[in-house]
Amino acid sequence: MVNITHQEAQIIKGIWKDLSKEAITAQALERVFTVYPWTTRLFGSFNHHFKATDTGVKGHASKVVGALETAVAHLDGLDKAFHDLSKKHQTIGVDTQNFKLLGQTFLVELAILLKDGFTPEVHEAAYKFFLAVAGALSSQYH
Ligand code: HEG
Repeated sequence: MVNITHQEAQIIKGIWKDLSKEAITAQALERVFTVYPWTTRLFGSFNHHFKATDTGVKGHASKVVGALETAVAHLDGLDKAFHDLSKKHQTIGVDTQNFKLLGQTFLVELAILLKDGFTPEVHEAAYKFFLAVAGALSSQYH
């Protein structure tokens, strides 16, 4: 269980508020599909189109943003907030490792976007956020 401090929660909320959420999430998805091509396995409906600007990726980014919105609002109860979503991912057959990979590529996108604003404190807070999200999305797998 990841313990996100009050200060880290403030940092996460502050960054999230100002982000172009759909765009950065689509870019993080493009990056995960590019660097770890096996993560495309369950997206056959995308017809081999995995760029951030492609319809399938944009559509999936919207869903992920919606869930991340919930996560930011429930930082102290993520497992509960993602109970059903975790079950859903297990049913679909998503490998839990993929959640961590997307967290990594999202961090890269944040670093590129925020430049000097990607301080060690921001890095740590964002890293813990995605670790907690990955944990919560994995919590109902068995
Ligand atoms: Mg998942 C569906 C959220 C990572 C593969 N994902 C969904 C849905 C949401 C969601 C909200 C729709 C659920 C529904 O229809 O009820 N996904 C979500 C989050 C994260 C994540 C918040 C991580 C931050 N997903 C993720 C990763 C993969 C993946 C890394 C695979 C590489 N998700 C996946 C698939 C589906 C969903 C195959 C079903 C197809 C779809 O709805 O488009």
